[in-house]
Amino acid sequence: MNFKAILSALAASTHVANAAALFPSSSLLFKPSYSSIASPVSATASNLTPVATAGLNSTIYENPTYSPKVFIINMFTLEREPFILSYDLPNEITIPGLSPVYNTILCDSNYDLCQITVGEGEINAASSLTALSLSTSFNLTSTFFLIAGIAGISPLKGTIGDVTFARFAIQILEYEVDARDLPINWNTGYFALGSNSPGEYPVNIYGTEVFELNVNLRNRALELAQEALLYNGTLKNEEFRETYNYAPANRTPEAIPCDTLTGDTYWFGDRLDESFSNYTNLITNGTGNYCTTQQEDNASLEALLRAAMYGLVDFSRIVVMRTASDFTYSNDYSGNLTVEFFDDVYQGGVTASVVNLYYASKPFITDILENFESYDSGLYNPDNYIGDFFNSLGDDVTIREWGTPEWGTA
Ligand SMILES: *C1O[C@H](CO)[C@@H](O)[C@H](O)[C@H]1NC(C)=O
Ligand SMILES: *[C@@H]1O[C@H](CO)[C@@H](O)[C@H](O)[C@H]1NC(C)=O
Ligand SMILES: *[C@@H]1O[C@H](CO)[C@@H](O)[C@H](O)[C@H]1NC(C)=O
Ligand SMILES: *[C@@H]1O[C@H](CO)[C@@H](O)[C@H](O)[C@H]1NC(C)=O
Ligand SMILES: *[C@@H]1O[C@H](CO)[C@@H](O)[C@H](O)[C@H]1NC(C)=O
Ligand SMILES: *[C@@H]1O[C@H](CO)[C@@H](O)[C@H](O)[C@H]1NC(C)=O
Ligand SMILES: *[C@@H]1O[C@H](CO)[C@@H](O)[C@H](O)[C@H]1NC(C)=O
Repeated sequence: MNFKAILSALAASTHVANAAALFPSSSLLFKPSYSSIASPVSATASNLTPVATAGLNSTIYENPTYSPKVFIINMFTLEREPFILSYDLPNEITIPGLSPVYNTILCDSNYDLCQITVGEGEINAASSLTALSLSTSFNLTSTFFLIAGIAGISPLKGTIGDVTFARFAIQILEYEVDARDLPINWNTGYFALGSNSPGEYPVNIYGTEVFELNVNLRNRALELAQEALLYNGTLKNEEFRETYNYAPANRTPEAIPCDTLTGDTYWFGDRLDESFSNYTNLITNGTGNYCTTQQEDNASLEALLRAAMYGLVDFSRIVVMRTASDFTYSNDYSGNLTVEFFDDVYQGGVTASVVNLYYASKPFITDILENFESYDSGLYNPDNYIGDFFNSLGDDVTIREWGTPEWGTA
């Protein structure tokens, strides 16, 4: 089922507002042709040679072909369709290392706005973004990245259709003991690496446990999204929300600030929700506010962080936006019915989440494109620490002074 078919079905339904009307240019969904195709673009000997190799932040390739102002990062078909549908992206670029399923990058006519689909799960996300950030075809030093995907949301923190913007991306990187073998008095089978029980701080650190992003830029994206009209979803969405007798689960969609969890396991259930919420508090020393769960963001951020260590991308120019397609658990439905609800694109929140991906990000994308000089000159530079657990970006990678992290042991 593609996005266009979903919209047509919704438009035909008496239960919903005319969702297709939200996308007047829907004929653009499947583009008949591309105006230019650059294949492993002009990989000449000269532009494969780093300009300098002396320092960590000096590895820039000569003569990169494209310098986009905004890069939209989606994970799979449903997430990218509203963007491909709504923006004119006639240029198709192939570089080595992209997903075999999504092997092209799309750009607008002057290559200011580009879109990549990285593939689902941590391995795909990290691999594709490593390929992009090391590509000799792109100069990404000034590019703003918008990770735009759907996610599960805790009913304690939001509702389906919500648009969330993260300060932290947390990786679920823990031991797991089968629930049937739980030690006495344990409320969860998950506990931190190297620790002896849930609630203990991890002993072994991989470095990808937490990524902190630029709060000032996040807040700009959030404030613009809060002015956007959001799609409330179907009548079934409303009925499902009403099965929760508390807010925020039973309210209409909003744009909110809160943090996101990454894990390859697509999990459901209130105990896991509480367990991972506890883990978020633990690993961020109480600073993080878990709300959504997805399968890529820490991996994407790790790839971009490694590129940022060599000056290839600016880690302060990344926004993680996740819109809620489903609840992590339901009070009325047992686990497998929650899954069934999620998998049904008409009754579930997938459509509301993908429609709102586009709606909520449009003002932000437009703002960057129209006011790029302000953005580029540091209007939204961070005041908070940004980076990973190891402080890999150090203080000298850019001219900015960052705060010290409120979490970690570095
Ligand atoms: C993943 O993202 C979370 C939340 O932003 C962050 O706390 C965690 O450190 C990240 N992990 C990695 C490996 O980047
Ligand atoms: C990184 O770039 C900054 C600003 O241009 C410069 O001051 C610093 O020396 C560079 N660091 C390295 C390791 O080359
Ligand atoms: C990359 O883009 C930046 C910002 O526009 C520019 O200053 C720099 O010279 C470019 N680097 C190369 C190698 O073209
Ligand atoms: C969604 O519902 C809210 C609250 O009833 C309303 O203010 C808003 O206009 C609705 N949005 C749309 C797109 O219909
Ligand atoms: C979460 O932490 C609270 C407070 O420490 C604890 O009471 C609760 O059992 C934990 N929940 C899970 C599922 O581990
Ligand atoms: C969900 O679980 C119930 C009760 O065990 C079972 O009757 C039902 O067939 C299951 N549904 C699915 C889709 O597996
Ligand atoms: C975070 O908590 C850990 C474990 O209690 C502690 O070792 C570390 O110093 C704390 N970090 C900060 C920045 O307070």
